[in-house]
Amino acid sequence: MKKGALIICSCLLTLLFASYTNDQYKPSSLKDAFKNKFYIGVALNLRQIWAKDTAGLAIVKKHFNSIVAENCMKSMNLQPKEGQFQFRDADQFVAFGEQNNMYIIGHTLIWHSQTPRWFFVDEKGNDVSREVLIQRMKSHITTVVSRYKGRVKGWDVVNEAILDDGSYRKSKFYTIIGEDFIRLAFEFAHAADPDAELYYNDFSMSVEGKRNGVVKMVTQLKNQGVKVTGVGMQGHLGLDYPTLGDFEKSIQAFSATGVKVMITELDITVLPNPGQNRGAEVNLNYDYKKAMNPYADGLPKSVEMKLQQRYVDFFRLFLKHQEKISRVTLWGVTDEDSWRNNWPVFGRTDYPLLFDRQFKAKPMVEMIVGISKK
Ligand code: 9MR
Repeated sequence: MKKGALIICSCLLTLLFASYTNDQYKPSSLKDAFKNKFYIGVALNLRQIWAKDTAGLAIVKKHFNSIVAENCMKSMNLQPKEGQFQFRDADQFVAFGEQNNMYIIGHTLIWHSQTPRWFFVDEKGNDVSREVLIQRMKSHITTVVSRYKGRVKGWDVVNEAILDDGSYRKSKFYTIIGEDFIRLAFEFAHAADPDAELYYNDFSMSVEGKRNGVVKMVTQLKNQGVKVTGVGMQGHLGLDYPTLGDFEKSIQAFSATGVKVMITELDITVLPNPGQNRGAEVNLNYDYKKAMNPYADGLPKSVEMKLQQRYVDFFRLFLKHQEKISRVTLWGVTDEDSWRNNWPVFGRTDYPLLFDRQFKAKPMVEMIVGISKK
């Protein structure tokens, strides 16, 4: 009798506890909140990769389940001289990802920028032939992708090859090889690791011309039987551009080509833009003027509220399209880490990310976690 009462009592308690935890359950981190929806990723810099930034790393481990190398896998860093590969940083990055069960992304195999000069020229400094450049591309991609075969799960194979009007960027890859360089890059990557996901990645993806250009290119590649797994929308956004509607149209258009969509380099600048360009052309630069750096001593509440609303609106949009989106990656951990402080004007104070300079989650993190349940 006593034993029976005890069993009933413990059953009741378990039931009570289960219903309490169900109602009260609140995911405590971004990665928990979006589990079963999409990966939540972050770009790591060298201080994080080499465990110097311990406070930043605590955030990475708590909130993120995917990582991408902000710089150390660019060709300039991996193969500064022909045939002389430097894998120290990239090896450490991949090891960190594995130790922490992260979905590891490689960025980026073929990009017009940050490619060492030797890549395109012969010993006299003249442009190499089409055949030589294809061979160099093949050797670079094959060496890098093979090294991390089965470990790096997805590669930004080609980065930023289409302009806002939908035409091809007249990069060295394009002018020497022709538009075929894109197909070749994907084929070389696929041959080196048939299981790896392969992406095309670009900024300003909600601009109509670029949207159409990328859709056309991806469709052509797919028709040629080339494996393209996904399209990465970099997501370097501002407070007033792009519109949610334009961004949504691009998510839908890319998804309709039959690929996964990823938000790959998310940040939202609060600073004034000195020029017309709203993308992320790394070579663009303007002189520093005090008026262009209005929040050096702190962010006014009104602007913070705008930023918060903007992040929440975008995460609502990502949730709405969660079936199409496989990953949302922030381009840096804290505001201090962000490239936005130095582009397109060097030395400003921006607030584009989810964690502040004191390594504290901004209130919007809690809000984003909150909407994930709806
Ligand atoms: O954030 C990166 C910055 O630290 C580098 O100096 C810069 C040049 O390599 O690249 C930045 O990252 C870019 C990314 O690789 C591609 N899309 C645009 C990003 C911002 O410029």
